[in-house]
Amino acid sequence: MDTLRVNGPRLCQSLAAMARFGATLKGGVRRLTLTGVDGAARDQFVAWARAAGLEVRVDGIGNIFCRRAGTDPDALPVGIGSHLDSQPSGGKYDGAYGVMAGLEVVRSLNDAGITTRAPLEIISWTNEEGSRFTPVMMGSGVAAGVFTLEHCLAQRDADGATVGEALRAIGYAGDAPAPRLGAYFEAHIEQGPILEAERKTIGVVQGALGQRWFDVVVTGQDAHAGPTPMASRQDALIGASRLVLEVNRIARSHPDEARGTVGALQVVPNSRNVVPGEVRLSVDLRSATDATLRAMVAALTACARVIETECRVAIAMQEVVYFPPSAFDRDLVGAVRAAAQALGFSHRDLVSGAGHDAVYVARVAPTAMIFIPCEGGISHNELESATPEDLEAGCNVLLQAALARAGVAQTQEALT
Ligand code: HGY
Ligand code: MN
Ligand code: MN
Repeated sequence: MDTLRVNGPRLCQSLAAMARFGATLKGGVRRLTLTGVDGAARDQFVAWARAAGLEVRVDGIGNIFCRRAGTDPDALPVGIGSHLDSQPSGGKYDGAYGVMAGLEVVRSLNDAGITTRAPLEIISWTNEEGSRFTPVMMGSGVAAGVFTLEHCLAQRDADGATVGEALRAIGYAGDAPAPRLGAYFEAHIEQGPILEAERKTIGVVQGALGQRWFDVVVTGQDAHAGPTPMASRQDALIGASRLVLEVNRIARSHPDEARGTVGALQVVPNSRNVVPGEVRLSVDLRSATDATLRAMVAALTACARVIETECRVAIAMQEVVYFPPSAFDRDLVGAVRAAAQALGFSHRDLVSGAGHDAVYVARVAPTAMIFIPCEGGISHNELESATPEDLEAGCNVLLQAALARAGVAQTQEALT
């Protein structure tokens, strides 16, 4: 089996075809979770999975499981997957690569007439991005028991639509149970600059940064931009602006790969001649240690109190996402490293700055990830790009690592 290889051109064709769902003029994708575009992409994935002989099931949060039988029906399946939803101005590889690579693994095993001992499950998780609906990594979080199905189905987007309504609208309100997994692999672009800068083909992912997300509302008072003296204003945007700068300062002041981002901000009433009375903003804090996450939250909270006094505003911070730094399974990480070495690919260990479905799956099954470089380390950006050679290399590592775990039971030759 060591000589088995995936069909790189076919993988790239599938990625190009999937990128047409929500394609943007700049070459990226806008495929927000549970929109019609996401539904069409899901339908395409399901059609390909069925064409590859897989048994497709959908669970209550819309996760799609595509099973390839093994010779041992009692063996826990080896999962391979990622997500098909994207950021509003996302790239064509974030998530889609891991799902298409899983499909390519199956297609390659089919071509070679190989049956694994353990079944395989090719998985597309719902709402990994957390952009339209929070929490992030929602589908894998429900499957891993981190969130209740009821809580997630009730989450609303900015227009007030619930997850449950959106699932029904695209026909993915399923009822199948999520299968228990014996192992899980996820192939993904690094979404950062390390592999490209060091000219390494494969990232052997040790784990992922912890994250704490907040929804923040700064409340002041709407007032006329003309007659209202500067000294008497309760300008919510001034308060929010100071908070944005503080998020950046705090993250820069910490080691442990600390990150601090304000990515979303809404000004109310957002009129040029009204002093803003309300600003809503997002805060995304990350670190390799829980202690640093706690310290950053404490520093931000203390700063908010000072801003409230000095700007005469109120600041409410609601935590909407928390997960600690995570480590993947040593044996499975070892299988990824061994596959990269056996295939002769340059590789290095690294920690993921991004969250992934693998982070939650790791709570219920041995889990590992395989990274490949992306151009300029750019992601969550329509310019996101990866080379066909790296896409194929990562998929070959995925194939070999998954086979090492699932075991090869039968080959075409053995049957003839
Ligand atoms: O935010 C993240 O790390 C991931 O892209 N959802
Ligand atoms: Mn992703
Ligand atoms: Mn992403």
